[in-house]
Amino acid sequence: MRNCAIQRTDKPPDSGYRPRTILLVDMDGFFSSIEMVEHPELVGCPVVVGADPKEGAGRGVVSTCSYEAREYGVHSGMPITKAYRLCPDARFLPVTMALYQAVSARIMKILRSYAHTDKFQKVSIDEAFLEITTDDSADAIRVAQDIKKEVLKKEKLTCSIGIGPNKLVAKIASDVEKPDGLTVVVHSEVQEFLDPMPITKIPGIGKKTGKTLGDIGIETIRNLRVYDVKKLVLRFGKWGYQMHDFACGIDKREVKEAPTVKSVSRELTFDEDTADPGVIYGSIDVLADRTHRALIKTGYQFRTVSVKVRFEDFNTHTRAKSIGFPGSDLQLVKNISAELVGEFIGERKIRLLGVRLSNLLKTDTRQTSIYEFGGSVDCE
Ligand code: TTP
Ligand code: MG
Repeated sequence: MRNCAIQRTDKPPDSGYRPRTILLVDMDGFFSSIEMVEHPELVGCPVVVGADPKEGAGRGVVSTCSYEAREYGVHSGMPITKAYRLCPDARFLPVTMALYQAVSARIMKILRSYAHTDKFQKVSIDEAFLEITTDDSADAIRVAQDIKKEVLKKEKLTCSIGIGPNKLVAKIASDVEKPDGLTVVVHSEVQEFLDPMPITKIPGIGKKTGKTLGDIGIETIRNLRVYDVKKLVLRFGKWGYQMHDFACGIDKREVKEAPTVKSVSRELTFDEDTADPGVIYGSIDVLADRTHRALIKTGYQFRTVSVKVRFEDFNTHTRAKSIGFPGSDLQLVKNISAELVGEFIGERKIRLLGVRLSNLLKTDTRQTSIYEFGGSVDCE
């Protein structure tokens, strides 16, 4: 734990800069930790929550796993068969979403009580930003310690907290000392903290943008910060400004309640238009997986799956299918997506594919958008 003093080196008032103290609280190994509370005999064991591994013949992915299982190389999103190969002795448990949602709702209530007025934002099922009024680091640390104590006492769960002068820094700081971490980054230390980090720590820079930037020699946040912003804008448009600001530790986003999520979607454009059924079915499978992953993190369930197809002549079609009850089953998303895309497989080449989950069931009184940049969560 770093207990450093928040030394304010505020910019002049006319610069539009306002110092803030923001906390990002992220639960540790959320689904698996809840399972360990439910089944105390599992404490200290590798626990994997996700699809049934069926002794190595299962389909689907790991939702999350305990830190003991992470030592074997298991992680979220990994095919369950691979997790089984890496750690056959782990306890494999199915996702019991209703339980996790109930725990999440109770934790969010605790967290909200520490925020200044409405300065609270649930980001996903196990993660929230809150802004507090103090500008004294000792106070901020005390608040974070109280939050950790209360959550542990009431739910028997640990969390990691990042404290920073903005959302970007708080979020990155929350990940530094996981699990059960508490990391404070003061305003005057932001650059030193961010500079050595890989650029993929910046929200919105995933593997793909990371590779594009890597190809022009930008590997670290420092590399991005010193890069000519005009060139970034030429390559990425407005997002170029935004990523450069982030690299400089500038993030003016407010902590505020996110609007209700209406749908979650993912799309991909082929490098080369294709009519190859193998490529199309393979891609729709990947998209179904990504869209489902985004859905699970929001804590919603879906009733409708839609597929979007854009042909080489830019003619665009969508097809949708609804199920009679709200669901969160990955295989169902994959099966329906494959069924819907089947109609479009033929002579004509396809340029773009998309999968959308909509008619979402709100199972919690507060809702969330998980991707503020680079994602596609449609809100009311
Ligand atoms: P995370 O906070 O990303 O992961 P975590 O809480 O399990 O572990 P960490 O200690 O690293 O924070 O996600 C919260 C929950 O969301 C996680 O417990 C399970 C679910 N989830 C999925 O179902 N699929 C995914 O790919 C991810 C990343 C999370
Ligand atoms: Mg977490």
